[in-house]
Amino acid sequence: MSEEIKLSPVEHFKQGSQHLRGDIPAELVDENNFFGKGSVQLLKHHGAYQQDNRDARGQGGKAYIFMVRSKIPGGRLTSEQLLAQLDLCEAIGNATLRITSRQALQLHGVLKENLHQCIRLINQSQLTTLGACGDINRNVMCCPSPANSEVQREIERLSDAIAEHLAPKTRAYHELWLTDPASGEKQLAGGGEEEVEPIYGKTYLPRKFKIGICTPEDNCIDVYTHDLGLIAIHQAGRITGYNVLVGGGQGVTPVNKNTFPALGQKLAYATPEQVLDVITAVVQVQRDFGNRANRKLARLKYLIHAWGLPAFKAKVEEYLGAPLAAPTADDVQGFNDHLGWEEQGDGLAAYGLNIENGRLQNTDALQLKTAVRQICEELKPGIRLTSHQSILFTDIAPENRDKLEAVLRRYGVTLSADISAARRWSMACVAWPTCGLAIAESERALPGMIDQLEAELERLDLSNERFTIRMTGCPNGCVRPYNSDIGLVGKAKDKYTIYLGGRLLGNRLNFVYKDMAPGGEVVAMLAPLFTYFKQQREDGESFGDFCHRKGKDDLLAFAENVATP
Ligand code: SRM
Ligand code: SF4
Repeated sequence: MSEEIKLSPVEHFKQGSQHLRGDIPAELVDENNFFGKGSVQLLKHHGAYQQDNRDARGQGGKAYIFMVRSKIPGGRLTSEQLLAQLDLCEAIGNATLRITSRQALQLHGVLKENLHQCIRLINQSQLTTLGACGDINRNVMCCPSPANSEVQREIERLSDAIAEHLAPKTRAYHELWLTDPASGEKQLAGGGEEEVEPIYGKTYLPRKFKIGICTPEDNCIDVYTHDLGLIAIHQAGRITGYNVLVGGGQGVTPVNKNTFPALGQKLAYATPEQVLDVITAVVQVQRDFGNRANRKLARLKYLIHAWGLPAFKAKVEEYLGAPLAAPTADDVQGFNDHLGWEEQGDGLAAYGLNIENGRLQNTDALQLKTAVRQICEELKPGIRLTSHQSILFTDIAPENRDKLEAVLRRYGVTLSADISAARRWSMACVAWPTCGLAIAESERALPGMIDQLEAELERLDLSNERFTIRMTGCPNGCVRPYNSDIGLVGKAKDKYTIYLGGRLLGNRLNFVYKDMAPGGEVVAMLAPLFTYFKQQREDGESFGDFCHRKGKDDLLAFAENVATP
């Protein structure tokens, strides 16, 4: 008999929900502008988060709004689909569209009365929000390279296959969002007992689960940060197999000392024929043994930490019904952000445009949203979203290259070639005003810090240095700050923990350099380290590698000396 455990409240909500229905049907049509506790948890599996406008707090009651996330494997979509989301953000959102750090799209500021229409229209454009959030497999990331190669096509096909294979099979999504309540269609059917989730079962996974695929040459999807990462090994233009990494994850809860960021560990080598079964076995082991009592310790990385990799591997083999082959020595060697012009190899080209912190919006100075809209309407390119919250326009004919650049210039958009390396390689999470977990500013704070940093780097003649700066408004790690060259993690209001020593390649965690750094002093604290870097870097050494080599104490001592000469 299994040991009695006290399940977390979310487990009870899932258990009693009849496959993700719960009270959503009734609450969707009630007069409130918000959902109750249980529905809030279940709604995530449908791709919707209940939030409130934190800028408006204290003005009498909470201003409830919803974030709606579309799940887009590998970030691949069409111009028409992007235009549909831009239309939606203007009609029923907050007039901005957010590209996420997992190659997906988010609408913010949707009112409850518009939620049904919103999800329905997203589905009409052949995208889905099902499983974009919640305790299931999230958006499958895949290198968005526009290269017209068989290897690229194969990893794209695999990302689609995984997304399809691990999508929830409940009919609740269709019943709730894809029928028209006004037409009298049977909307709120309720889950019959015969409905089954073949992979997840009734209570889905203990926690979110993330998968990403890369090639050794290009780790732009940060393969070491996923619950399950795949490095596609190829020879002579064909994929021969995958190195399977498990147990990566970034989220930390500082008050819980048992939580930590972790890099994925190499579990096995899987052939293309085997790989979906291996993924299924890993997911099922996490389903059956992941922690369902404490959500802070429920990610796969904690199960692997508790058991050790050999015991975990043995259990996966048991579920798979076959031994796993040892991983090969193949590993990641490069990282391409895909910005600027890139030849596809078929006579066409792709243009990667940096979208600062993924926010597609118009301001007085910059009509970014209008420029993207116009490119989609006039040139109808393919669209790929990158894991750095940016966008690629693909399949551009040679005669349209100038046109594309002209549209960008017309609306004040800086071309990728003219953006500083510091800004180009930076990311910030959403944080204020929509994220309920934010404790410090992020998306609204980083651009100003980069302005200051650009000036420092220019003074030191280091403007072309490539290093990642990733900022989050809390320790949850939504833009993967714990393996970046510089991580800035919100710890309290306007206070950040500064992490140093990660690297572009993503296969090394960084260390805490300073805690509780006031936002206004972060760049001043980093400036002496760039001076030191300039003086003592080794040939070709990156900023992250330099910080890693010197270590915290040495860096602090140098900075201290500069401050008190
Ligand atoms: Fe995240 C929760 C935004 C990628 C780790 N994340 C949240 C929520 C939903 C806040 C909430 O639970 O109430 C944020 C919504 C903010 C808003 O207003 O939109 C949020 N996460 C994001 C996005 C939009 C950040 C961005 O600026 O791009 C990313 C959406 C990705 C997507 O399309 O699916 C996003 N989140 C990530 C990543 C990076 C990744 O997946 O590559 C991580 C770290 C990797 C990982 O999972 O370990 C991440 N988000 C978290 C966590 C911590 C999980 C943990 O294991 O501790 C939370 C909090 C939670 O789950 O309890 C969280
Ligand atoms: Fe919100 Fe924290 Fe994620 Fe930023 S890192 S989006 S503040 S949960």
